[in-house]
Amino acid sequence: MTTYKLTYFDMNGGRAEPVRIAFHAAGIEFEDHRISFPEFIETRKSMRFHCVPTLEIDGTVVTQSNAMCRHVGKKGGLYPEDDLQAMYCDEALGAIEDLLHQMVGSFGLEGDELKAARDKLADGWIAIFLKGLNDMLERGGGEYFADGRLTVADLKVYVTTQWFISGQLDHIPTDIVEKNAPLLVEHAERVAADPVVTGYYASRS
Ligand SMILES: N[C@@H](CCC(=O)N[C@@H](CS)C(=O)NCC(=O)O)C(=O)O
Repeated sequence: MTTYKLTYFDMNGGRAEPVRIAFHAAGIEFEDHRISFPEFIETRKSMRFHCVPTLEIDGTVVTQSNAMCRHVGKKGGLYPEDDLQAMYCDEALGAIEDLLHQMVGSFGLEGDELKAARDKLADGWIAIFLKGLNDMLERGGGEYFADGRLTVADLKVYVTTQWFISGQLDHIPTDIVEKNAPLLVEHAERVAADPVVTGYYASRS
């Protein structure tokens, strides 16, 4: 039997969360290896791009969360078979990666510097990406990003919108999603209520 070990931070969110949910949807057991930030700092140089998540498949390491989403998503019925729908799914996965890379510049800042960086992001890249994602959702009929059903794109967008809405990010208004991307608010509720997602969280509690 193939063995899977997914290494990421000990949080119910971030880049590994859609992969964890997809593993659950696929009914595949995996080692959910959660590390603390100090452990990450200690071990990151041994990681291919000094980043997490990493996924070991029978001991062979793979990086890049979107590649993991696609691979595990296919096994869990969460990735479109149709080429064009797969492209729509990939577009959303890639857009979230680009947005996360814009966010990273504000990490580690404090005080006025943090506020200035976050204000700029809120009015700039975050607004641009949320509006773009809202357009993409509309293109797909308003409910899902691809295939008219839940895919890994919905999971990755959902995890990210939850992050914005949750108030965890200093200086990012919690109504930022509602203001820029009203369809994404309903989308987050739809995804949160999906049996794939509720089933995953029930399995963890
Ligand atoms: N494109 C990579 C990005 C990975 C990435 O940036 N991971 C973050 C955590 S979510 C990280 O390890 N950051 C450490 C750093 O940049 O110092 C992926 O999608 O897996």
